[in-house]
Amino acid sequence: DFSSVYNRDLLPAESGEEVTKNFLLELLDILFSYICKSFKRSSKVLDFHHAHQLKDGLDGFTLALPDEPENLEQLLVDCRDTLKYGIKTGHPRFFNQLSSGLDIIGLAGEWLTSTANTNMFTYEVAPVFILMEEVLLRNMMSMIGWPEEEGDGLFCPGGSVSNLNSMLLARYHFFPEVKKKGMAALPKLAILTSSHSHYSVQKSAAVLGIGIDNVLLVKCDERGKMIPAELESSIITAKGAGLVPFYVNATAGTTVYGAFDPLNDIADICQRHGLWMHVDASWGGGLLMSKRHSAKLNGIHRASSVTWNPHKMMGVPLQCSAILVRTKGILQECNQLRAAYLFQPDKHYDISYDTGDKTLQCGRHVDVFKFWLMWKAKGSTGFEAQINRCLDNAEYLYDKLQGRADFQLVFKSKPEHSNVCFWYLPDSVRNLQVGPERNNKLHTVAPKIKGKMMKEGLTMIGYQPLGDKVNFFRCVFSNPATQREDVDFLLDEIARLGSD
Ligand code: ABU
Repeated sequence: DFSSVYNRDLLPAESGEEVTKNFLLELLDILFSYICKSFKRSSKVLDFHHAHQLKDGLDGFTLALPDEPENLEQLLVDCRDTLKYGIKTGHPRFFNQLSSGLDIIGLAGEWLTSTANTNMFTYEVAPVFILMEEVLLRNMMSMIGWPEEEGDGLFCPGGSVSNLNSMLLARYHFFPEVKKKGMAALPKLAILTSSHSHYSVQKSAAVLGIGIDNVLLVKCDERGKMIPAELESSIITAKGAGLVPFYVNATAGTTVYGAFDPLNDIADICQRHGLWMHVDASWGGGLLMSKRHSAKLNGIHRASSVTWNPHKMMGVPLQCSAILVRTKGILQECNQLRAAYLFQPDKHYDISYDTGDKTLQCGRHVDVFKFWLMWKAKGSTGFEAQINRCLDNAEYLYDKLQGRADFQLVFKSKPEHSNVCFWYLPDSVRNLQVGPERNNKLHTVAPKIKGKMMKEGLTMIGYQPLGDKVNFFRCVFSNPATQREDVDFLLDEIARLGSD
């Protein structure tokens, strides 16, 4: 019982060792019970409450902060409640996000990382982690196909920031004067990306002062892949209009359809026009680990930069995203400001390991240890098997959907990644002729089902409209705990919640 024990009794308090150990063991019990529940199919994925209910306080759980310290018993109750009202993203029936799963080794890595509580800016405070980052980046770059003497990179806080970094580097590569003189010294820049690409491309253009209007969205085919001829004609039209295109983003694994842009064709066009080619492989990068699926990224070695998020397809706990750039030295040149209190040139060790001046950030979280530890635990072959299993699940779902009259695929071809997009068709929709009335009705189906699904809490899947397609479900597999019985459950649950 910790009801008369307080924070002040924990280390560094004198003779605080025993109480600290007991408190942490008690917390471990809470976490372990949550971990076990996360993997149990009989437990719920979520216990949904509206924001006002959580804010008002539920069963004594209050978000309000006190002036006076609360005892550790209360803190343990708070920890339990925080998990209770959260979402079990490691549950085998959580299909809502590209990142899911609960890897025990990854979790252990995260615990160690928080215990070490250091910063990635200098070798002097993170010697082992800095070297681990180098090893991981080297392995990832070799999977991309860059030669040993080329390439550099960094782990960033998410794919959007990695993509932002790539655009910053590209602009610096062509217009190094921008670092001192700003955008006023540059011509009117344009960038190109497919209409199915991630919204972070537009966000990066906004942040960098290029402007969303100067992000030219290239048409895709029915499957969501960029059409190379459209890319080339957009470049030519942009030049004719006085714009200066400098950066093309190709996507390897689009967010919704899981499509892979034709990287070699795009690389040819970038080469012809002298443009920087970035590959956003945030979602699809993991497939490079799989001999069966890596050909979907053929041509990635020709990219000037690549984003790859191990926290997605490889199941590394959030967050873990890398920006990889082919030209050595450009990260340092573009971002370095030589803050004298951190990056002293006269240190007694090899200061090339003070990687902090390569980044946009100052403080940088250690995102590498959990990934390194997972790679040790699984080996490359373990990651390969895990990724293959997720893609097998997608094919299984695709096959099941084809055999059911109450579901319709959004596009006919087999999934390339683990995304499967589909509509549920209740009788009232199925019996309508294809046209606006059917579309209007169909648009309301997925949100209604999702609302009911979240209230019941047995599974979770996302939906969205896209282009001319009304709201449809997107199922994604990145959780190694998911099995075929969970896929069957999902379809039956959608039909149960959605039938008229
Ligand atoms: N690009 C962030 C991932 C969004 C998703 O999980 O659907």
